Amino acid sequence: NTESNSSRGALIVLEGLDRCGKTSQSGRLYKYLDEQGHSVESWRFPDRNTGVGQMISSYLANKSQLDDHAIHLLFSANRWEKRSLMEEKLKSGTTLIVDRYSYSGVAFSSAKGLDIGWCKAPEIGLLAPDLVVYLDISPEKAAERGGYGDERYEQLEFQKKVAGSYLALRDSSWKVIDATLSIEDIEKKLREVVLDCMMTCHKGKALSHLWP
Ligand code: 2DT
Repeated sequence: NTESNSSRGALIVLEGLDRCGKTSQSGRLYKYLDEQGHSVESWRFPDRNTGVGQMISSYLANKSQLDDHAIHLLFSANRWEKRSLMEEKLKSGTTLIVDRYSYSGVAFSSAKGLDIGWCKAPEIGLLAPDLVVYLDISPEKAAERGGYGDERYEQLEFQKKVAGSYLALRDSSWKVIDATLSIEDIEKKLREVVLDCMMTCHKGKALSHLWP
């Protein structure tokens, strides 16, 4: 390998239903890796700070209506607008912990009934994660966790459909962690799979593209 990417960062994606604990686990993981002296950043999609992200945010808050296909493409565009920065960061050795990615895009839109192949198409060519961690919880258990917020998708019936879509998307490379374990146990399991993945990337695993 002649390129100097032998010490690149890892692209780590956390996925799961609303209220599975993704966001707090990504925060804890970030803090841990940072304290260990790793170069690491915490990202999330949708990134609501961009122009596209503001349109998404208004849609999620039910302040605007959009055709299901149109919002799907906006979510995808929101990843495309961050793609080059993502590649730059990874190549310069920064590990990215990303809260939701293309899998959320496909799972949520196909839960509305959109064709899964159509949903996957605009994601082709985005960077493929080195690790996808799925925090596994049943929609019923998730709903018991202090209730959902007011955003568009935060309803039990819809979350059940999303759970089904995630199940169809999962493959053997995903690491599934039981999201009903204690916060500390989840954190421990997460650290293990993440450190292992970072090591593989450090040793020279090449970056690849969706869909592998
Ligand atoms: P947060 O609650 O995590 O901010 O997510 N979603 C997300 C999609 O429908 N498509 C996507 O591509 C992504 C990344 C999941 C906001 C909601 O947006 C959904 C929940």
